[in-house]
Amino acid sequence: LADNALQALHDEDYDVPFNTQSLCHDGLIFMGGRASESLDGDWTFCVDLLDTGLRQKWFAMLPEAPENRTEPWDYDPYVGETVPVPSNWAMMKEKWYFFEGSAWYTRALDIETVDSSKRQFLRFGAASYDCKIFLNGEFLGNHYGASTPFCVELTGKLKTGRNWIMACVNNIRTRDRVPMRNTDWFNYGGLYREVSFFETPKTLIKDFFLYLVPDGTYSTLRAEVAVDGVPAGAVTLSIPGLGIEKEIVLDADGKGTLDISARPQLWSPETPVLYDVSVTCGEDRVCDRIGFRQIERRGTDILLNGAPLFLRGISVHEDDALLGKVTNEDDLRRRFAHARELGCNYLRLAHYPHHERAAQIADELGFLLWEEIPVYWAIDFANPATYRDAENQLSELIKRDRNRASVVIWSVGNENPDTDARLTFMKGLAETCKRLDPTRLTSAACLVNHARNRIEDRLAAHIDIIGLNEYYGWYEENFDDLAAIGENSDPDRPVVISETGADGVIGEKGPKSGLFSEDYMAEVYIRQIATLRELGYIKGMSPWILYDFRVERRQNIFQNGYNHKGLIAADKKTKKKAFHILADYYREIAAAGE
Ligand code: GCB
Repeated sequence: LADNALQALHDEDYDVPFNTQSLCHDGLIFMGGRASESLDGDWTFCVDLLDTGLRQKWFAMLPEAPENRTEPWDYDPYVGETVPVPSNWAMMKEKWYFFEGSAWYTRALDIETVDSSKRQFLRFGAASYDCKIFLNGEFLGNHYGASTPFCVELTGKLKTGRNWIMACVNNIRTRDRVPMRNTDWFNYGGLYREVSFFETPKTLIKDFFLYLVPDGTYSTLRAEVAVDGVPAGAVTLSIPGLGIEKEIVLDADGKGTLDISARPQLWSPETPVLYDVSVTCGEDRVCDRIGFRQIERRGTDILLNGAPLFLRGISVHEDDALLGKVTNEDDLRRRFAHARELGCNYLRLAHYPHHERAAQIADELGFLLWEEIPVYWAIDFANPATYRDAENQLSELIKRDRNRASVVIWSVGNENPDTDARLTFMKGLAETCKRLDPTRLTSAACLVNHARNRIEDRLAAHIDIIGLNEYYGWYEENFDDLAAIGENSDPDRPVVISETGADGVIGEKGPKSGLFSEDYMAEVYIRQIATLRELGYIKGMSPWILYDFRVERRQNIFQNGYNHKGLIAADKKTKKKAFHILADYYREIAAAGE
Protein backbone atom coordinates (compact mmCIF):
# COMPACT_ATOMS: atom_id res chain seq x y z
CA LEU A 1 0.00 0.00 0.00
CA ALA A 2 2.59 2.51 1.13
CA ASP A 3 4.47 2.22 -2.19
CA ASN A 4 1.37 3.28 -3.93
CA ALA A 5 1.17 6.48 -1.92
CA LEU A 6 3.57 8.20 -4.29
CA GLN A 7 1.43 7.96 -7.38
CA ALA A 8 -0.18 10.83 -9.23
CA LEU A 9 -2.61 13.32 -7.74
CA HIS A 10 -6.25 12.33 -7.78
CA ASP A 11 -7.49 15.89 -7.48
CA GLU A 12 -5.16 18.79 -8.20
CA ASP A 13 -6.67 20.73 -5.32
CA TYR A 14 -4.99 18.51 -2.80
CA ASP A 15 -1.26 18.79 -2.31
CA VAL A 16 -1.01 15.36 -0.73
CA PRO A 17 -0.35 12.64 -3.32
CA PHE A 18 -3.35 10.42 -2.74
CA ASN A 19 -3.16 7.49 -5.08
CA THR A 20 -6.16 6.61 -7.14
CA GLN A 21 -6.09 2.84 -7.18
CA SER A 22 -5.47 0.20 -4.61
CA LEU A 23 -2.66 -2.33 -4.74
CA CYS A 24 -4.27 -4.39 -2.04
CA HIS A 25 -4.55 -7.53 -4.12
CA ASP A 26 -0.77 -7.81 -3.90
CA GLY A 27 -1.14 -7.78 -0.16
CA LEU A 28 -2.70 -9.71 2.59
CA ILE A 29 -6.31 -10.83 2.23
CA PHE A 30 -6.29 -14.31 3.72
CA MET A 31 -6.51 -14.15 7.53
CA GLY A 32 -6.26 -17.85 8.41
CA GLY A 33 -7.77 -17.50 11.86
CA ARG A 34 -5.10 -15.07 13.12
CA ALA A 35 -5.78 -13.57 16.52
CA SER A 36 -6.60 -9.88 16.31
CA GLU A 37 -7.75 -7.00 18.44
CA SER A 38 -11.13 -5.62 17.45
CA LEU A 39 -11.23 -1.90 16.70
CA ASP A 40 -15.00 -1.93 16.43
CA GLY A 41 -16.95 0.47 18.61
CA ASP A 42 -17.16 4.25 18.70
CA TRP A 43 -15.06 6.31 16.28
CA THR A 44 -15.39 10.09 16.03
CA PHE A 45 -17.17 10.94 12.82
CA CYS A 46 -17.89 13.85 10.51
CA VAL A 47 -19.36 14.09 7.04
CA ASP A 48 -17.29 16.31 4.73
CA LEU A 49 -19.28 17.33 1.67
CA LEU A 50 -16.57 19.56 0.16
CA ASP A 51 -13.51 17.45 0.97
CA THR A 52 -12.33 20.19 3.30
CA GLY A 53 -10.48 17.59 5.35
CA LEU A 54 -8.18 16.74 2.46
CA ARG A 55 -7.59 20.43 1.64
CA GLN A 56 -7.04 21.51 5.27
CA LYS A 57 -5.26 18.26 6.14
CA TRP A 58 -7.38 17.35 9.11
CA PHE A 59 -5.37 14.15 9.26
CA ALA A 60 -2.24 16.15 10.14
CA MET A 61 -3.81 17.93 13.13
CA LEU A 62 -2.26 17.02 16.43
CA PRO A 63 -4.58 16.11 19.25
CA GLU A 64 -4.94 19.05 21.57
CA ALA A 65 -7.56 20.45 23.91
CA PRO A 66 -9.93 22.49 21.68
CA GLU A 67 -9.55 25.57 23.92
CA ASN A 68 -5.77 25.56 23.37
CA ARG A 69 -5.92 25.50 19.58
CA THR A 70 -4.46 28.50 17.80
CA GLU A 71 -5.72 27.73 14.30
CA PRO A 72 -9.45 27.85 13.41
CA TRP A 73 -9.80 24.30 12.11
CA ASP A 74 -13.18 23.55 10.57
CA TYR A 75 -13.25 20.18 12.30
CA ASP A 76 -11.49 18.58 15.23
CA PRO A 77 -11.14 14.83 14.68
CA TYR A 78 -10.34 14.15 18.32
CA VAL A 79 -13.55 15.38 19.90
CA GLY A 80 -17.23 15.46 19.12
CA GLU A 81 -19.75 13.18 17.56
CA THR A 82 -19.14 9.44 17.34
CA VAL A 83 -20.69 6.60 15.35
CA PRO A 84 -20.30 2.88 15.94
CA VAL A 85 -18.10 0.90 13.56
CA PRO A 86 -19.33 -1.13 11.75
CA SER A 87 -22.19 1.03 10.51
CA ASN A 88 -23.52 2.86 7.46
CA TRP A 89 -23.98 6.58 8.05
CA ALA A 90 -27.32 6.50 6.19
CA MET A 91 -28.71 4.45 9.06
CA MET A 92 -27.31 6.68 11.80
CA LYS A 93 -29.16 9.97 11.23
CA GLU A 94 -31.91 11.08 8.92
CA LYS A 95 -29.84 14.02 7.67
CA TRP A 96 -27.19 11.57 6.46
CA TYR A 97 -29.65 9.28 4.69
CA PHE A 98 -28.84 10.37 1.15
CA PHE A 99 -25.38 11.79 1.91
CA GLU A 100 -22.80 10.99 -0.75
CA GLY A 101 -19.29 12.25 -0.28
CA SER A 102 -16.38 11.91 2.13
CA ALA A 103 -16.70 11.17 5.81
CA TRP A 104 -13.94 11.01 8.43
CA TYR A 105 -13.54 8.33 11.07
CA THR A 106 -10.95 8.68 13.85
CA ARG A 107 -9.92 6.34 16.62
CA ALA A 108 -7.09 5.94 19.12
CA LEU A 109 -4.92 2.83 19.07
CA ASP A 110 -3.04 2.36 22.33
CA ILE A 111 0.06 0.19 22.22
CA GLU A 112 1.69 -0.77 25.49
CA THR A 113 5.09 -1.40 23.91
CA VAL A 114 5.75 -1.63 20.21
CA ASP A 115 7.20 -5.08 19.58
CA SER A 116 9.89 -4.44 16.97
CA SER A 117 10.38 -8.16 16.38
CA LYS A 118 6.89 -8.26 14.86
CA ARG A 119 4.92 -6.72 11.98
CA GLN A 120 1.72 -4.83 12.63
CA PHE A 121 -1.36 -4.44 10.42
CA LEU A 122 -4.82 -2.97 10.30
CA ARG A 123 -7.54 -4.89 8.55
CA PHE A 124 -10.76 -3.34 7.24
CA GLY A 125 -13.55 -5.80 6.39
CA ALA A 126 -15.02 -3.31 3.90
CA ALA A 127 -15.22 0.44 3.34
CA SER A 128 -17.64 1.87 0.85
CA TYR A 129 -16.24 2.94 -1.65
CA ASP A 130 -12.85 4.68 -1.57
CA CYS A 131 -10.95 4.63 1.70
CA LYS A 132 -7.81 6.63 2.54
CA ILE A 133 -6.00 5.52 5.68
CA PHE A 134 -3.82 7.72 7.88
CA LEU A 135 -1.76 6.87 10.95
CA ASN A 136 -0.50 9.66 13.23
CA GLY A 137 -0.95 12.16 10.40
CA GLU A 138 0.78 10.12 7.71
CA PHE A 139 -1.10 8.92 4.63
CA LEU A 140 -0.64 5.15 4.31
CA GLY A 141 -2.68 4.27 1.28
CA ASN A 142 -5.94 3.99 -0.51
CA HIS A 143 -8.39 1.20 -1.21
CA TYR A 144 -11.01 1.11 -3.94
CA GLY A 145 -14.07 -1.12 -3.98
CA ALA A 146 -16.91 -1.21 -1.50
CA SER A 147 -17.07 -4.86 -0.51
CA THR A 148 -13.69 -6.54 -0.20
CA PRO A 149 -11.29 -6.53 2.76
CA PHE A 150 -7.88 -4.91 2.82
CA CYS A 151 -4.92 -4.68 5.15
CA VAL A 152 -2.61 -1.76 5.81
CA GLU A 153 0.84 -2.38 7.21
CA LEU A 154 1.83 -0.23 10.21
CA THR A 155 5.25 -1.78 10.88
CA GLY A 156 7.84 0.87 11.77
CA LYS A 157 5.19 3.58 12.08
CA LEU A 158 3.59 2.87 15.45
CA LYS A 159 4.60 4.60 18.68
CA THR A 160 4.51 3.14 22.12
CA GLY A 161 1.50 4.73 23.80
CA ARG A 162 -1.31 6.47 21.94
CA ASN A 163 -1.58 6.35 18.15
CA TRP A 164 -4.35 7.78 15.98
CA ILE A 165 -5.97 6.06 13.03
CA MET A 166 -8.05 8.07 10.57
CA ALA A 167 -10.05 6.82 7.64
CA CYS A 168 -11.53 9.08 4.99
CA VAL A 169 -14.30 7.09 3.31
CA ASN A 170 -15.97 8.34 0.15
CA ASN A 171 -19.07 6.83 -1.47
CA ILE A 172 -19.62 9.19 -4.40
CA ARG A 173 -21.02 7.36 -7.41
CA THR A 174 -18.97 8.09 -10.52
CA ARG A 175 -19.11 6.82 -14.07
CA ASP A 176 -15.77 5.05 -13.85
CA ARG A 177 -16.38 3.14 -10.62
CA VAL A 178 -17.56 -0.44 -10.19
CA PRO A 179 -20.53 -0.15 -9.85
CA MET A 180 -21.11 3.17 -11.58
CA ARG A 181 -23.76 5.82 -10.96
CA ASN A 182 -26.86 3.75 -11.44
CA THR A 183 -27.74 0.64 -9.45
CA ASP A 184 -30.81 -1.03 -8.04
CA TRP A 185 -29.50 -1.18 -4.50
CA PHE A 186 -28.84 1.52 -1.93
CA ASN A 187 -25.51 3.35 -2.00
CA TYR A 188 -24.61 2.78 1.64
CA GLY A 189 -21.39 4.56 2.65
CA GLY A 190 -19.07 3.94 5.55
CA LEU A 191 -16.92 1.49 7.46
CA TYR A 192 -19.61 -1.16 7.55
CA ARG A 193 -17.62 -4.30 8.34
CA GLU A 194 -15.27 -5.10 11.21
CA VAL A 195 -11.93 -3.34 11.68
CA SER A 196 -9.08 -5.03 13.52
CA PHE A 197 -5.43 -4.74 14.48
CA PHE A 198 -3.09 -7.73 14.37
CA GLU A 199 0.57 -8.65 14.64
CA THR A 200 2.59 -11.28 12.79
CA PRO A 201 6.18 -12.49 12.92
CA LYS A 202 8.55 -10.77 10.45
CA THR A 203 8.04 -13.63 8.04
CA LEU A 204 4.37 -14.36 7.51
CA ILE A 205 2.13 -16.64 5.51
CA LYS A 206 0.51 -14.22 3.12
CA ASP A 207 -1.61 -16.51 1.04
CA PHE A 208 -2.73 -20.12 1.16
CA PHE A 209 -4.93 -22.13 -1.21
CA LEU A 210 -5.75 -25.82 -0.76
CA TYR A 211 -7.96 -27.75 -3.13
CA LEU A 212 -8.87 -31.08 -4.62
CA VAL A 213 -7.25 -31.24 -8.06
CA PRO A 214 -10.23 -31.26 -10.47
CA ASP A 215 -9.08 -34.19 -12.62
CA GLY A 216 -11.91 -36.59 -11.83
CA THR A 217 -9.79 -38.93 -9.70
CA TYR A 218 -10.63 -37.33 -6.31
CA SER A 219 -7.21 -38.40 -5.13
CA THR A 220 -4.87 -35.39 -5.11
CA LEU A 221 -4.84 -32.30 -2.94
CA ARG A 222 -2.83 -29.32 -4.14
CA ALA A 223 -1.47 -26.77 -1.70
CA GLU A 224 -0.23 -23.38 -2.85
CA VAL A 225 1.42 -21.10 -0.36
CA ALA A 226 3.04 -17.64 -0.45
CA VAL A 227 5.26 -16.34 2.30
CA ASP A 228 6.33 -12.74 2.76
CA GLY A 229 9.42 -11.44 4.58
CA VAL A 230 12.80 -13.08 5.14
CA PRO A 231 13.12 -16.18 2.90
CA ALA A 232 11.92 -19.11 4.97
CA GLY A 233 12.94 -22.25 3.04
CA ALA A 234 9.81 -24.27 3.73
CA VAL A 235 6.44 -24.35 5.49
CA THR A 236 4.68 -27.28 7.17
CA LEU A 237 1.16 -28.22 6.14
CA SER A 238 -0.88 -30.33 8.48
CA ILE A 239 -4.30 -31.95 8.00
CA PRO A 240 -4.69 -34.22 11.06
CA GLY A 241 -8.02 -35.71 9.86
CA LEU A 242 -6.22 -37.17 6.82
CA GLY A 243 -2.99 -38.03 8.63
CA ILE A 244 -1.12 -35.46 6.52
CA GLU A 245 1.95 -33.58 7.70
CA LYS A 246 4.12 -32.34 4.83
CA GLU A 247 6.82 -29.83 4.08
CA ILE A 248 6.26 -27.43 1.21
CA VAL A 249 9.53 -26.10 -0.17
CA LEU A 250 9.53 -22.39 -1.06
CA ASP A 251 11.27 -20.79 -4.01
CA ALA A 252 13.28 -17.55 -3.85
CA ASP A 253 10.03 -15.53 -4.09
CA GLY A 254 8.59 -17.31 -1.06
CA LYS A 255 6.15 -19.37 -3.12
CA GLY A 256 5.61 -23.11 -2.98
CA THR A 257 3.23 -25.75 -4.40
CA LEU A 258 2.80 -29.36 -3.39
CA ASP A 259 0.58 -32.20 -4.63
CA ILE A 260 -0.40 -34.71 -1.97
CA SER A 261 -2.10 -38.07 -2.46
CA ALA A 262 -5.23 -38.22 -0.32
CA ARG A 263 -8.78 -39.49 -0.42
CA PRO A 264 -10.77 -37.01 1.63
CA GLN A 265 -14.44 -37.52 2.27
CA LEU A 266 -16.07 -35.25 -0.29
CA TRP A 267 -17.95 -32.08 0.67
CA SER A 268 -21.49 -31.64 -0.63
CA PRO A 269 -24.70 -29.97 0.61
CA GLU A 270 -25.72 -33.37 2.03
CA THR A 271 -22.31 -34.08 3.58
CA PRO A 272 -20.65 -30.76 4.43
CA VAL A 273 -17.45 -32.36 5.73
CA LEU A 274 -14.67 -29.93 6.65
CA TYR A 275 -11.09 -30.73 7.64
CA ASP A 276 -8.97 -28.74 10.05
CA VAL A 277 -5.91 -27.50 8.20
CA SER A 278 -2.92 -25.54 9.46
CA VAL A 279 0.22 -24.10 7.91
CA THR A 280 3.27 -23.21 9.96
CA CYS A 281 6.21 -21.11 8.85
CA GLY A 282 8.72 -20.47 11.63
CA GLU A 283 6.72 -18.64 14.27
CA ASP A 284 3.77 -17.93 12.00
CA ARG A 285 0.77 -20.20 11.89
CA VAL A 286 -2.54 -19.94 10.04
CA CYS A 287 -5.43 -22.36 10.08
CA ASP A 288 -8.68 -22.97 8.30
CA ARG A 289 -11.49 -25.52 7.96
CA ILE A 290 -11.64 -26.70 4.39
CA GLY A 291 -13.93 -28.96 2.38
CA PHE A 292 -12.93 -30.82 -0.79
CA ARG A 293 -15.21 -31.27 -3.77
CA GLN A 294 -15.22 -31.10 -7.54
CA ILE A 295 -17.58 -28.91 -9.54
CA GLU A 296 -17.54 -29.15 -13.32
CA ARG A 297 -19.70 -28.68 -16.34
CA ARG A 298 -20.14 -31.23 -19.09
CA GLY A 299 -22.29 -30.16 -22.02
CA THR A 300 -25.38 -28.63 -20.48
CA ASP A 301 -24.85 -30.40 -17.15
CA ILE A 302 -23.39 -29.13 -13.89
CA LEU A 303 -21.81 -31.93 -11.87
CA LEU A 304 -20.86 -31.96 -8.22
CA ASN A 305 -18.48 -34.79 -7.35
CA GLY A 306 -19.44 -36.41 -10.64
CA ALA A 307 -23.22 -36.35 -10.07
CA PRO A 308 -25.61 -34.06 -12.01
CA LEU A 309 -26.92 -31.18 -10.00
CA PHE A 310 -29.89 -28.84 -10.12
CA LEU A 311 -29.32 -25.55 -8.31
CA ARG A 312 -32.40 -24.83 -6.20
CA GLY A 313 -31.57 -21.29 -5.29
CA ILE A 314 -32.54 -17.82 -4.25
CA SER A 315 -30.80 -14.48 -4.75
CA VAL A 316 -29.97 -12.33 -1.78
CA HIS A 317 -28.67 -8.81 -1.13
CA GLU A 318 -26.88 -7.60 1.98
CA ASP A 319 -29.57 -5.26 3.24
CA ASP A 320 -31.38 -4.69 6.48
CA ALA A 321 -34.17 -2.24 7.30
CA LEU A 322 -32.35 -1.08 10.45
CA LEU A 323 -28.68 -1.86 9.86
CA GLY A 324 -28.35 -1.10 6.14
CA LYS A 325 -25.51 -3.14 4.63
CA VAL A 326 -24.16 -4.18 8.04
CA THR A 327 -24.67 -7.84 8.72
CA ASN A 328 -23.93 -10.12 11.66
CA GLU A 329 -23.96 -13.76 12.65
CA ASP A 330 -27.69 -13.83 13.51
CA ASP A 331 -28.67 -12.09 10.31
CA LEU A 332 -26.61 -14.50 8.21
CA ARG A 333 -27.89 -17.58 10.00
CA ARG A 334 -31.49 -16.41 9.60
CA ARG A 335 -30.84 -16.01 5.88
CA PHE A 336 -29.63 -19.61 5.58
CA ALA A 337 -32.50 -20.86 7.74
CA HIS A 338 -34.99 -19.20 5.37
CA ALA A 339 -33.16 -20.65 2.37
CA ARG A 340 -33.38 -24.08 4.01
CA GLU A 341 -37.12 -23.64 4.59
CA LEU A 342 -37.47 -22.75 0.93
CA GLY A 343 -35.78 -26.03 0.00
CA CYS A 344 -32.66 -24.40 -1.43
CA ASN A 345 -29.27 -26.00 -1.90
CA TYR A 346 -27.86 -22.80 -3.43
CA LEU A 347 -27.76 -19.01 -3.02
CA ARG A 348 -26.73 -16.24 -5.35
CA LEU A 349 -24.92 -13.58 -3.30
CA ALA A 350 -25.75 -10.54 -5.44
CA HIS A 351 -24.36 -8.11 -6.66
CA TYR A 352 -21.06 -7.65 -4.81
CA PRO A 353 -18.93 -9.63 -2.35
CA HIS A 354 -20.92 -10.32 0.81
CA HIS A 355 -19.48 -10.59 4.32
CA GLU A 356 -16.83 -13.33 4.50
CA ARG A 357 -18.75 -15.14 7.25
CA ALA A 358 -21.47 -15.96 4.67
CA ALA A 359 -19.29 -18.46 2.82
CA GLN A 360 -17.84 -19.88 6.05
CA ILE A 361 -21.36 -20.59 7.33
CA ALA A 362 -22.39 -22.00 3.93
CA ASP A 363 -19.40 -24.38 4.13
CA GLU A 364 -20.55 -25.55 7.52
CA LEU A 365 -24.29 -25.86 6.71
CA GLY A 366 -23.95 -27.23 3.20
CA PHE A 367 -25.08 -24.58 0.72
CA LEU A 368 -23.61 -23.88 -2.70
CA LEU A 369 -22.86 -20.24 -3.53
CA TRP A 370 -22.58 -17.93 -6.51
CA GLU A 371 -20.33 -14.98 -5.65
CA GLU A 372 -20.16 -11.84 -7.72
CA ILE A 373 -18.49 -8.47 -8.29
CA PRO A 374 -20.51 -5.31 -9.07
CA VAL A 375 -19.81 -5.15 -12.81
CA TYR A 376 -23.40 -4.05 -13.06
CA TRP A 377 -25.29 -2.66 -16.07
CA ALA A 378 -23.35 -0.23 -18.29
CA ILE A 379 -20.15 0.52 -16.43
CA ASP A 380 -17.28 2.32 -18.20
CA PHE A 381 -16.10 -0.79 -20.07
CA ALA A 382 -13.63 1.03 -22.32
CA ASN A 383 -11.77 2.63 -19.40
CA PRO A 384 -8.59 0.76 -18.32
CA ALA A 385 -8.83 2.24 -14.80
CA THR A 386 -12.33 0.80 -14.45
CA TYR A 387 -11.01 -2.58 -15.54
CA ARG A 388 -8.19 -2.41 -12.98
CA ASP A 389 -10.71 -1.61 -10.27
CA ALA A 390 -13.01 -4.49 -11.29
CA GLU A 391 -10.13 -6.95 -11.55
CA ASN A 392 -8.81 -5.86 -8.18
CA GLN A 393 -12.20 -6.45 -6.55
CA LEU A 394 -12.41 -9.85 -8.24
CA SER A 395 -8.89 -10.86 -7.14
CA GLU A 396 -9.57 -9.78 -3.58
CA LEU A 397 -12.80 -11.77 -3.50
CA ILE A 398 -11.15 -14.87 -4.93
CA LYS A 399 -8.20 -14.66 -2.54
CA ARG A 400 -10.59 -14.21 0.35
CA ASP A 401 -12.93 -17.12 -0.45
CA ARG A 402 -11.16 -19.67 -2.61
CA ASN A 403 -10.75 -22.12 0.27
CA ARG A 404 -14.54 -22.20 0.70
CA ALA A 405 -16.00 -25.41 -0.78
CA SER A 406 -19.46 -23.80 -0.82
CA VAL A 407 -18.42 -21.24 -3.43
CA VAL A 408 -18.84 -22.96 -6.79
CA ILE A 409 -19.38 -20.03 -9.18
CA TRP A 410 -17.55 -16.74 -9.71
CA SER A 411 -19.78 -14.31 -11.55
CA VAL A 412 -18.09 -11.53 -13.48
CA GLY A 413 -21.12 -9.27 -13.92
CA ASN A 414 -24.81 -8.62 -14.23
CA GLU A 415 -26.99 -7.50 -17.17
CA ASN A 416 -24.33 -5.87 -19.29
CA PRO A 417 -25.03 -4.79 -22.87
CA ASP A 418 -23.34 -7.00 -25.47
CA THR A 419 -20.80 -4.47 -26.84
CA ASP A 420 -17.21 -5.06 -27.99
CA ALA A 421 -15.76 -3.16 -25.02
CA ARG A 422 -17.86 -5.15 -22.59
CA LEU A 423 -16.85 -8.44 -24.22
CA THR A 424 -13.13 -7.67 -23.87
CA PHE A 425 -13.61 -6.48 -20.29
CA MET A 426 -15.65 -9.43 -19.06
CA LYS A 427 -13.71 -12.04 -20.98
CA GLY A 428 -10.62 -10.67 -19.23
CA LEU A 429 -12.31 -11.08 -15.86
CA ALA A 430 -13.40 -14.65 -16.66
CA GLU A 431 -9.77 -15.46 -17.54
CA THR A 432 -8.60 -13.93 -14.26
CA CYS A 433 -10.98 -16.28 -12.40
CA LYS A 434 -9.42 -19.33 -14.06
CA ARG A 435 -5.88 -18.05 -13.51
CA LEU A 436 -6.41 -17.51 -9.80
CA ASP A 437 -8.62 -20.52 -9.27
CA PRO A 438 -8.90 -23.61 -11.50
CA THR A 439 -11.52 -25.23 -9.25
CA ARG A 440 -14.66 -23.21 -9.92
CA LEU A 441 -17.07 -22.39 -12.71
CA THR A 442 -17.50 -18.93 -14.13
CA SER A 443 -20.73 -17.19 -15.00
CA ALA A 444 -22.40 -13.83 -15.57
CA ALA A 445 -26.05 -12.83 -15.41
CA CYS A 446 -26.85 -12.21 -19.08
CA LEU A 447 -29.94 -10.94 -20.89
CA VAL A 448 -32.16 -12.47 -23.52
CA ASN A 449 -31.52 -11.22 -27.05
CA HIS A 450 -34.96 -9.66 -27.49
CA ALA A 451 -34.48 -8.88 -31.16
CA ARG A 452 -34.04 -12.57 -31.93
CA ASN A 453 -36.03 -13.99 -29.00
CA ARG A 454 -33.12 -16.22 -28.11
CA ILE A 455 -30.63 -16.86 -25.35
CA GLU A 456 -27.66 -15.32 -27.11
CA ASP A 457 -24.70 -13.37 -25.79
CA ARG A 458 -21.15 -13.33 -27.13
CA LEU A 459 -19.81 -13.65 -23.60
CA ALA A 460 -21.42 -17.10 -23.28
CA ALA A 461 -18.49 -18.71 -25.12
CA HIS A 462 -16.13 -17.50 -22.37
CA ILE A 463 -18.02 -18.58 -19.25
CA ASP A 464 -19.05 -22.02 -18.00
CA ILE A 465 -22.65 -21.27 -17.06
CA ILE A 466 -24.97 -18.83 -18.78
CA GLY A 467 -26.78 -16.90 -16.09
CA LEU A 468 -30.04 -15.52 -17.43
CA ASN A 469 -32.06 -12.69 -15.93
CA GLU A 470 -35.59 -12.67 -17.33
CA TYR A 471 -38.71 -10.98 -16.05
CA TYR A 472 -41.54 -12.40 -18.16
CA GLY A 473 -44.77 -11.44 -16.46
CA TRP A 474 -43.18 -8.32 -15.00
CA TYR A 475 -40.94 -6.11 -17.19
CA GLU A 476 -41.87 -8.25 -20.22
CA GLU A 477 -45.59 -8.71 -20.34
CA ASN A 478 -45.96 -11.69 -22.60
CA PHE A 479 -45.35 -15.04 -20.96
CA ASP A 480 -45.62 -16.82 -24.31
CA ASP A 481 -42.34 -15.19 -25.30
CA LEU A 482 -40.56 -17.10 -22.56
CA ALA A 483 -41.72 -20.42 -23.99
CA ALA A 484 -40.75 -19.22 -27.47
CA ILE A 485 -37.27 -18.28 -26.26
CA GLY A 486 -36.99 -21.67 -24.65
CA GLU A 487 -37.71 -23.34 -27.95
CA ASN A 488 -35.60 -20.98 -30.08
CA SER A 489 -32.52 -21.48 -27.95
CA ASP A 490 -30.04 -24.27 -28.09
CA PRO A 491 -27.26 -23.38 -25.67
CA ASP A 492 -24.18 -25.60 -25.59
CA ARG A 493 -23.72 -25.12 -21.85
CA PRO A 494 -25.94 -25.00 -18.77
CA VAL A 495 -28.28 -22.10 -18.22
CA VAL A 496 -29.17 -20.96 -14.71
CA ILE A 497 -32.03 -18.50 -14.32
CA SER A 498 -30.06 -16.03 -12.24
CA GLU A 499 -33.13 -13.80 -11.76
CA THR A 500 -36.85 -13.75 -12.30
CA GLY A 501 -39.64 -12.40 -10.16
CA ALA A 502 -42.20 -9.67 -9.54
CA ASP A 503 -42.94 -7.08 -6.87
CA GLY A 504 -45.52 -8.01 -4.26
CA VAL A 505 -46.43 -5.44 -1.64
CA ILE A 506 -48.09 -6.94 1.38
CA GLY A 507 -50.10 -5.37 4.19
CA GLU A 508 -52.43 -2.38 3.99
CA LYS A 509 -50.30 -0.54 1.45
CA GLY A 510 -50.39 -3.33 -1.12
CA PRO A 511 -53.02 -3.50 -3.88
CA LYS A 512 -55.43 -6.46 -3.86
CA SER A 513 -54.80 -7.36 -7.49
CA GLY A 514 -52.72 -6.45 -10.53
CA LEU A 515 -49.14 -5.21 -10.57
CA PHE A 516 -47.54 -4.96 -7.11
CA SER A 517 -50.13 -7.25 -5.51
CA GLU A 518 -49.09 -10.37 -3.64
CA ASP A 519 -51.49 -12.42 -5.78
CA TYR A 520 -50.06 -11.21 -9.05
CA MET A 521 -46.53 -11.94 -7.81
CA ALA A 522 -47.67 -15.48 -6.93
CA GLU A 523 -49.13 -15.90 -10.40
CA VAL A 524 -45.85 -14.86 -12.00
CA TYR A 525 -44.06 -17.56 -10.00
CA ILE A 526 -46.62 -20.20 -11.00
CA ARG A 527 -46.31 -19.37 -14.68
CA GLN A 528 -42.53 -19.03 -14.62
CA ILE A 529 -42.14 -22.44 -13.01
CA ALA A 530 -44.59 -24.04 -15.45
CA THR A 531 -42.54 -22.77 -18.42
CA LEU A 532 -39.02 -23.21 -17.09
CA ARG A 533 -39.51 -26.77 -15.88
CA GLU A 534 -39.93 -27.89 -19.49
CA LEU A 535 -36.48 -26.66 -20.55
CA GLY A 536 -33.87 -29.36 -20.17
CA TYR A 537 -30.81 -27.11 -20.40
CA ILE A 538 -31.89 -25.07 -17.38
CA LYS A 539 -29.83 -26.41 -14.51
CA GLY A 540 -30.88 -24.11 -11.73
CA MET A 541 -32.54 -20.91 -10.69
CA SER A 542 -32.15 -18.14 -8.14
CA PRO A 543 -35.29 -15.99 -8.35
CA TRP A 544 -35.09 -12.37 -7.31
CA ILE A 545 -35.01 -12.19 -4.22
CA LEU A 546 -35.19 -13.52 -0.64
CA TYR A 547 -36.01 -10.23 1.16
CA ASP A 548 -37.41 -6.85 0.08
CA PHE A 549 -34.57 -4.34 0.02
CA ARG A 550 -33.99 -0.59 0.16
CA VAL A 551 -33.20 1.38 -2.99
CA GLU A 552 -33.23 5.10 -3.82
CA ARG A 553 -34.66 4.87 -7.30
CA ARG A 554 -38.02 3.24 -6.57
CA GLN A 555 -40.49 5.76 -5.28
CA ASN A 556 -43.99 4.96 -6.58
CA ILE A 557 -46.82 4.74 -4.06
CA PHE A 558 -46.31 1.01 -3.56
CA GLN A 559 -42.54 1.02 -3.54
CA ASN A 560 -41.68 3.83 -1.09
CA GLY A 561 -37.94 3.45 -1.51
CA TYR A 562 -37.97 -0.35 -1.59
CA ASN A 563 -37.74 -3.11 -4.16
CA HIS A 564 -40.57 -5.48 -3.20
CA LYS A 565 -39.54 -8.58 -5.11
CA GLY A 566 -38.65 -10.32 -1.86
CA LEU A 567 -40.31 -13.65 -1.12
CA ILE A 568 -40.16 -12.32 2.44
CA ALA A 569 -40.89 -8.69 3.43
CA ALA A 570 -38.19 -6.31 4.68
CA ASP A 571 -39.00 -7.31 8.29
CA LYS A 572 -37.29 -10.64 7.38
CA LYS A 573 -40.27 -12.46 8.90
CA THR A 574 -43.42 -12.12 6.81
CA LYS A 575 -43.56 -14.60 3.96
CA LYS A 576 -45.46 -13.84 0.79
CA LYS A 577 -47.52 -16.39 -1.15
CA ALA A 578 -44.78 -16.79 -3.74
CA PHE A 579 -42.45 -18.14 -1.04
CA HIS A 580 -44.67 -21.20 -0.61
CA ILE A 581 -45.08 -21.69 -4.35
CA LEU A 582 -41.32 -21.82 -4.88
CA ALA A 583 -40.88 -24.01 -1.79
CA ASP A 584 -43.39 -26.54 -3.19
CA TYR A 585 -41.55 -26.66 -6.50
CA TYR A 586 -38.16 -27.12 -4.83
CA ARG A 587 -39.55 -29.87 -2.61
CA GLU A 588 -40.94 -31.64 -5.64
CA ILE A 589 -37.69 -31.56 -7.59
CA ALA A 590 -35.62 -32.49 -4.55
CA ALA A 591 -37.89 -35.51 -3.99
CA ALA A 592 -37.47 -36.48 -7.64
CA GLY A 593 -33.74 -36.54 -6.94
CA GLU A 594 -32.89 -33.73 -9.34
C1 GCB B 1 -32.47 -6.92 -12.36
C2 GCB B 1 -31.25 -6.55 -11.63
C3 GCB B 1 -31.49 -6.42 -10.14
C4 GCB B 1 -32.76 -5.60 -9.92
C5 GCB B 1 -33.91 -6.38 -10.52
C6 GCB B 1 -35.25 -5.63 -10.43
O1 GCB B 1 -32.46 -7.43 -13.42
O2 GCB B 1 -30.20 -7.45 -11.85
O3 GCB B 1 -30.39 -5.79 -9.53
O4 GCB B 1 -32.99 -5.33 -8.58
O5 GCB B 1 -33.67 -6.62 -11.87
O6 GCB B 1 -35.95 -5.78 -9.46
O7 GCB B 1 -35.52 -4.89 -11.37
